[in-house]
Amino acid sequence: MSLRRIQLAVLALAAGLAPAAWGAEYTPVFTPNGSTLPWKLEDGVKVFRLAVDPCKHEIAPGMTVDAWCYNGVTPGPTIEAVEGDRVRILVTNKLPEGTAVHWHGLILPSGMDGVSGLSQRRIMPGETFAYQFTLRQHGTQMYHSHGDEMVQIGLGTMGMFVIHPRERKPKIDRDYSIFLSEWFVEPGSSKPNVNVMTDFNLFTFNSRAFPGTAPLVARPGERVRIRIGSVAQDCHPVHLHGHTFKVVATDGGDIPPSAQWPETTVVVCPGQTRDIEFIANAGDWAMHCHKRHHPMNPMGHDIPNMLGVSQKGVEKKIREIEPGYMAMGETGMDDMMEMGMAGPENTLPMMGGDGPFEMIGMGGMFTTFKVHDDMPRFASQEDYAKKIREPKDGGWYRNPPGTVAESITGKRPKKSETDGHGAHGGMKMDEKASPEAKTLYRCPMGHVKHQEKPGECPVCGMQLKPETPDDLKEDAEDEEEMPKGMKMDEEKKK
Ligand SMILES: [Cu+2]
Repeated sequence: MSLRRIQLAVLALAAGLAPAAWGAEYTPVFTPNGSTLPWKLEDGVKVFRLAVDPCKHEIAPGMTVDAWCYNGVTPGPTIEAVEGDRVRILVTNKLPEGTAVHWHGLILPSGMDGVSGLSQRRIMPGETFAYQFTLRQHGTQMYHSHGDEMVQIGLGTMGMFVIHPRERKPKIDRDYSIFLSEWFVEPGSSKPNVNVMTDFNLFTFNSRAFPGTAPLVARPGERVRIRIGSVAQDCHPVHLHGHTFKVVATDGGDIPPSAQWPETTVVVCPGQTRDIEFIANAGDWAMHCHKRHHPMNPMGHDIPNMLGVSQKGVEKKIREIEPGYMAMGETGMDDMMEMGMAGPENTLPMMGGDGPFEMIGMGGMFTTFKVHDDMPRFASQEDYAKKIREPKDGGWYRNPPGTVAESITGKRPKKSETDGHGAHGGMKMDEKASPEAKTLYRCPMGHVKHQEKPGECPVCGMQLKPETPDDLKEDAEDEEEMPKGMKMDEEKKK
């Protein structure tokens, strides 16, 4: 490497530029809810440090598990480098048993491949091993434990290894990485059961379940790449709403344009990565695994079919006899949000997170892709991770008037009536009607409430009407019925 390139790298580092590969610029990968592994240049080698260690990991607010992590996080920090780089990765074992790290999909000397017994002896507790090799390809690769895989991978020891090409055309504007994982955590416990091989009850994007998943964000017209990897047990068809995309690369390399075809769902199986690319369309879009129990949080395994059975209030009583019991809704699972069936301690409600219109009845492998004109650009992974953590971060899309699906039968029935919070820059959950007796206005359809000025509803265009004491009484009653999770949220905000 030339002195000039080293100087450039040093300058870039000093300037705090994230894509500080020497002689190569790239759009940094953002890992929702995750981190990027820092490196230091030593004698022309990029040196990374990983420690594999037991950790407490939050799946979503309200649920923490005892996981095994790299540098305290699962998935481990995303490693980023550039084709041609020489890298040294120092791995320290802080687990109570031996381990090894496999560099999945990388072309490297077999003695650096990290399979315990075959390519090296295990890294014993307290030891540090050095892996060193030159990156001879670009693409989305992974790293994961290759010692006692059932336990170690089952507890979270994996991460993404992204190798950027030295030059990329067309340039990517936003680049994201998502790791798929499955867990079985008995409701009420914090230890994932690593003996469960197929019947998991918790499915995660970057080891987080909705509503703990951070949104991916972009501006309309930007070129977005999403890299999805898995060392789980099952295949996951990940579906993105509102777009068609192309699978542009696998962990085997780039797919030539002539061999790409449009898709809306990409299946990612164990041991695979898939990169999808597309131009962002304005809106707030769902992205989730399409297996229908995967965007859901833990339910008891022997869940009785309670469709049609009234059970308000019985769940707690049954749990005195059967501790893991979690009820299924009476008129479907949506009931569970409304009845506030939160399950035992350290268990997520089966589904439900704050949305712009009402609760979003999802959990598990579910997140949002938010494409707004004013979406910020981020200087680094840290910047993104600081600003975008919760589903509501980045705000909600302001739907142009007349572009939101609408009831044509009039006022909503009482039971599912919501408080119309959040959307379109309107009311937020924590904004209560002013206690002073000044006239406030609301949409007759319930889209917005407690508006200070009369005018048109930004959603349906109807004239806002003055709020009556009866309206406020109804609001208070609705709040009574608000699910536990939301109330807790409310209290946190205060
Ligand atoms: Cu799935």
